[in-house]
Amino acid sequence: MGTALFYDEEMTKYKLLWVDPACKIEVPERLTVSYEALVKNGLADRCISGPIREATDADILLVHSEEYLEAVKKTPYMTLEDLKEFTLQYGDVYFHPNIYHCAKLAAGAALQLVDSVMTGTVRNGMALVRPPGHHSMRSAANGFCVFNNVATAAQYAKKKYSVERVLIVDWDIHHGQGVQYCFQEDPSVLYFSWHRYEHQKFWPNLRDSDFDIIGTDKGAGFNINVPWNKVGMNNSDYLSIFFHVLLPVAYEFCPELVLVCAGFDSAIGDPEGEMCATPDIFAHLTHLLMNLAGGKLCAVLEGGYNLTSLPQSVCQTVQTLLGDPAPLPTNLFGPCESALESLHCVRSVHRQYWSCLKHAAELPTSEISTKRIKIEEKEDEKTENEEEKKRVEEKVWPEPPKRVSPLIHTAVVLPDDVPCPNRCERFSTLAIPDLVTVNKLRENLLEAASDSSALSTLSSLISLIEKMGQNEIRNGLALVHDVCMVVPYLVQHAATASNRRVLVVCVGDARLRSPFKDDGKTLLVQFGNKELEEKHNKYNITVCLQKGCTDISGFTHTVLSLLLPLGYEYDPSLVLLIRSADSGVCDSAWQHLTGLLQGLAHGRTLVLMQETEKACVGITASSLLGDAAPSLGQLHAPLLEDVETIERVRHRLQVDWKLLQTTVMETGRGDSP
Ligand code: X5A
Ligand code: ZN
Repeated sequence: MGTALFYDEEMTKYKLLWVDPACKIEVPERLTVSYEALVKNGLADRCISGPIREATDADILLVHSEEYLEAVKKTPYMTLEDLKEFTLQYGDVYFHPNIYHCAKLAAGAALQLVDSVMTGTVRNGMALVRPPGHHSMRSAANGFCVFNNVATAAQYAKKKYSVERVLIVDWDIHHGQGVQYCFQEDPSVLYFSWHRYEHQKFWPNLRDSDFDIIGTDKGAGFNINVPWNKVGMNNSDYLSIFFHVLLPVAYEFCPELVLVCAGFDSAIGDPEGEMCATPDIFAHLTHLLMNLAGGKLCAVLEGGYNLTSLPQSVCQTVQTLLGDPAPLPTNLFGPCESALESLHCVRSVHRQYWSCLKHAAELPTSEISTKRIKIEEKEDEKTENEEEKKRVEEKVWPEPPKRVSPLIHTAVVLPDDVPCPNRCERFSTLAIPDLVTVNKLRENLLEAASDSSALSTLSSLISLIEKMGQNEIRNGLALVHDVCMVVPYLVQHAATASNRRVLVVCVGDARLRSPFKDDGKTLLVQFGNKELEEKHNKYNITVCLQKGCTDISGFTHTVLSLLLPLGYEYDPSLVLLIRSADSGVCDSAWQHLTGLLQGLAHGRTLVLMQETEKACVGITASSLLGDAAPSLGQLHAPLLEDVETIERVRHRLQVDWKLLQTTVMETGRGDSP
């Protein structure tokens, strides 16, 4: 269904006209380098774009006051002196005779993106804009922002398309206080922001940015602030927050539209953020959000000031929106202590509002607020900062690897009487496996091997896995006579072949035969009902839910806060997703699982389903092809027993798997970044 890209060179045509150290980083090149990178990587061409329009007065008044709009309207006619003077009433922003025009285009681009996504012209998209928006308030410019592009887009979507729930994810490294103020009483807009905070020492130095500011009145619980109290946060820290706060809450909220305040000053090398997350993390952040709201995701550029990391991050985001396989997640060692402290605080203050967090630990006893420090800027501290910024900007990191899509997206191995789903390719190998393999098959599968069709299915699957490893085929789907028999064999084969690590996810009570060794070459995670024996060895994990996989809420919660962290930390080179007979999982939950798992292993997922499951070949293929999963509906509270089970398993495993941690404990990484 396509990805939109809204951009207009006109938005590069304003700049800082006087000396202001606070604003000198906000340069036109931010946009030109980003767009050029999209062109150079062949991504711009793959997007759907068109001319962009200016936001109208009525659009701008959805968020801003008439007085403010009228004031900004005068800026194109001001002299340099007037502009300077006008600028002085706001914080960390500058005006230029052309900025009003650009600000209308920036907001207009965001609105057009919403139109394209809401009308179904495209599935998702990005608006590359300047000036950014998330700091601007009802009657004030702030932080390089003139009009609040994303807040306006959210109001517009509510009004024009009667959207009832909008999720705004603000991954920019600054707090979008403008967005927070706009929606703090509004339960129809869930605003999530993480931001450099350092106990209020970092700009904009607001008490309002702390974790305990959760929204007011009806909006209580719909404002989620994650303060970073140290610099140097990395990929693990970001993903931890997604797995243990944002995703569970977002799935429970069930947005009809997702807007992203896509600032990339949260990436490595940025002089403002001073964080260490690499540009490829944005592929994962994007991917993890892409199945919400039926895939309706609009990313709007905010900050990003390192002219090397910014375009890389933009490309990672757009390429993911286009559906290309994500790069392998890198540098995951578990969150640092300071991140865990923030995570703990955020989860505990939101416990009462979100049932997925009901069992989060209470507020840490060490009174966090005592750590809040008065903001007093000493001169020598400032110079130290300047030097630190330079060091950060001179940082080097490897360029994210090229992401190539295999020629064949989805191959299927199906009995002749099952039609090949649309856009898939039927796969079989005529090549008879070599004698050694045949003998091995026979040894391992005594009974089944007498059946020649089972043998040919198996050799097809082996060859399919090989082709996935060679990047000729991205993913696959097979119906097999007996998953319990096939899986161990394939696992054994895959783990000895080019695949270093295989993640096996089994949905349903299939009693998989050994061999599953504890050597780390496979990680088995099985979701079953309470009859199944619970196991939590490091590499062999069984989660027994009360109603098996039939309870969407418990199932989804397990996927988001247990399976995904495990999968990401394990970093497999192949994912085998098994669906046994009578797994009980509903179609939409299954599709979310299938979609989410494709963030791993370059999207190399092989789905094996018991042949009785042939009714869901179509939906599974659709998810493997990257179609957005249908919405799960607003989730009810997971069963108490299930939440307890999940917590128990998480506790047991968090020593081995650091991405499962949600509170500070002895086994934490320990070092502060
Ligand atoms: C959009 C954005 C940052 C302003 C920083 C001012 N603004 N010190 O990233
Ligand atoms: Zn920013």
